[in-house]
Amino acid sequence: MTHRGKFITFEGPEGSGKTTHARNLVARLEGAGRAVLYTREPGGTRTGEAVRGILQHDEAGEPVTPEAEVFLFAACRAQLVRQAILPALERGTTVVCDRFADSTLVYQGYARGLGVERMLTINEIAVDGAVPDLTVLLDIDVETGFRRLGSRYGAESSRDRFEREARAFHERVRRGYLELAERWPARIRTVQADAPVEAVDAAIWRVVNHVFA
Ligand code: T5A
Repeated sequence: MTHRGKFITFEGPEGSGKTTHARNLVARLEGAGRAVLYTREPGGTRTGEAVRGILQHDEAGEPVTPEAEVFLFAACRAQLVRQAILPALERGTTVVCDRFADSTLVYQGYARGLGVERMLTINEIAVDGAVPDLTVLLDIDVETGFRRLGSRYGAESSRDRFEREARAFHERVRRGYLELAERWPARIRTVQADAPVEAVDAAIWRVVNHVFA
C-alpha cells in the first residue's frame, strides 16, 4: 500500500499505558509540526463508539458470544479504517491508534482460543490494506498493569467484560503479544512499560524516529 502518512498503533495488556503514552506521542509529534489523527479501538467513529458499549459492558442486555465479539470488533475496525484512517493517511496525516488489529489476534485468537490464523483472515477484510508502519507493544506484567488501573479494577462492578476475565486469560494476552512481536519484528517494537512515564515516552520516541527517518 502506498500512502504518505505514517500509521502507528499502540498495543499491550490492560493498564500497560497505551492511552497515556499514545497521547504523549501525539503531543510530541504535533509539537514537531506534524498533522496527527489520534483515534482508538473499539471506537473512533459513531458506529464504533456505539458498539464499544456492547463489547465492554454487555449493553445489549445479553452475553456476547466469542464469535460475535470477533465480528463486532472487526465491524468497528472496518468502519474506522474506511471513514477515518485511510483518508487521513492519504492526505499525509500521521495516524496514532490506541489498539488495532493485533488486539483481535491476541484477545480473540490467543486468549479466547479462536485461532490466530482465522483472526488474520477476518482482519484482512477489515483493514483494507491499512497495515501499521509501526506497532508499539507496551509490555508489562499482569499484576502491575492491574495495579495501575487502581480503583477502576478494585470493584468488580466497575470492571469491563475483559477486566473481569481470570488472570490466566490476561497471562495469555501478554504471551500472545510477545509471540506476535517475534513473528513481525520489523513492525512490532516492544517497549518495557514498567518504567516511569518519561522513560517510556523516550523509548517510544526512539523507535518512532526510525519510522520517520
Ligand atoms: N479488545 C479490543 C479486544 O478484545 N479485541 C480487540 O480487537 C480490541 C480492539 C478495550 C478492551 O477491548 C479488548 C481489549 C480491552 O480489554 P479499553 O477500555 O480501551 O478496553 O482498555 P485498554 O485498551 O486495555 O486500556 P486501559 O484503560 O486498560 O489501559 P491503558 O490505556 O493501557 O493505560 P492508561 O494509559 O490508561 O494507564 C493506566 C494507568 O497507569 C498510569 C496512568 O496514569 C493511568 O493511571 N500509567 C503509568 N504509571 C506509571 N508509569 C507509567 N509508565 C505509566 N503509564 C501509564
